[in-house]
Amino acid sequence: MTGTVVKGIGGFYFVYDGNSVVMGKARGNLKRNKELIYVGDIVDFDIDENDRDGECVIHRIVKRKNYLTRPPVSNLDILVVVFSLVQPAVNYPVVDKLIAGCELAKIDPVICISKTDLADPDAVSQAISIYSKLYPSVCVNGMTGDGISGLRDLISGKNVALAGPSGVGKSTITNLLHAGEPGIAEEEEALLKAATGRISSRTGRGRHTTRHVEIFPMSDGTMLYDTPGFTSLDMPMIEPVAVRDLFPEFREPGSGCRYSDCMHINEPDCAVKEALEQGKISISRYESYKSMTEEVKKWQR
Ligand SMILES: Nc1nc2c(ncn2[C@@H]2O[C@H](COP(=O)(O)OP(=O)(O)OP(=O)(O)O)[C@@H](O)[C@H]2O)c(=O)[nH]1
Ligand SMILES: [Mg+2]
Ligand SMILES: [Zn+2]
Repeated sequence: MTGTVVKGIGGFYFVYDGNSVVMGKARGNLKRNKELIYVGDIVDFDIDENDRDGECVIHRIVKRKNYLTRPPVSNLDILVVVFSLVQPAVNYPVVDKLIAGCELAKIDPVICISKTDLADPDAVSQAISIYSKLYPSVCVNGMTGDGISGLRDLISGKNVALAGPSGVGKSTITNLLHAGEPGIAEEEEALLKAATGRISSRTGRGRHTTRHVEIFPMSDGTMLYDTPGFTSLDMPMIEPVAVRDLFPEFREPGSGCRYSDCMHINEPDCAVKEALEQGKISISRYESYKSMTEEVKKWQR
């Protein structure tokens, strides 16, 4: 049988076959090959009739379309990059790294500015203007639901994950998008209860803090992934020139640089720096680019 891994906790996986959820483990062959199962993986599994817990055994991971390691998810069409301007304050380098990770993995980013009720409206418009010329961008108020239907239109029918710093409202948005859908959470709860004692419970983090990636399947075919937040992100092991190519706004002006291999940092007659001076490229994006190229230089040592 084939299904999608919608959650993984302490060596147990929840597999959704389009109707119901079964709990299972990885077969020895996967463990021996150190093949890690990601939430979002499509897997082949067997139900072991002799297993009194009715658990399944996952024996193959279908080749992934793509994956990210942070958050650890696979087979995405879209990543919604969620950030607020206040509570918590925006960290543009982190936002831009997450977007660059999408470009690298060939996942379409959607930009979502959350908690718009708490921010100065001018600051929101300014933040949106940085991204709206590059990617589909929306504002969402998790308290009123404003902006949710616009977001729903962008992601309908797709495999889509919400990712971003802790506390920006990812789970709140997930709940709003998923409202009115029949849940599989209860089914999972019962399965977990049956396995009590074998799964260590972790404590010490906030009550509503998301600890595990979880997929919420929706009736229109959308697979909605809620993911744990983070405060920082490391760059992958890529060359500085590869970083340059993750910034789509450099492509067009970059063709006018004197050197065809221009990195747009110290070179003379650089059309990208010209575009930056004319305000056609945003300063915060450019600053993120420079710090990301610096960061990947550590891999070359
Ligand atoms: N004022 C305001 N508060 C919000 C909004 N959205 C969410 N919150 C609150 O912000 C807090 C964090 O929201 P969550 O949805 O748990 O944030 P998260 O991104 O899932 O956080 P992690 O799971 O830790 O990554 C909660 O107390 C929410 O009620 C919003 O639009 N406006
Ligand atoms: Mg959460
Ligand atoms: Zn240049």
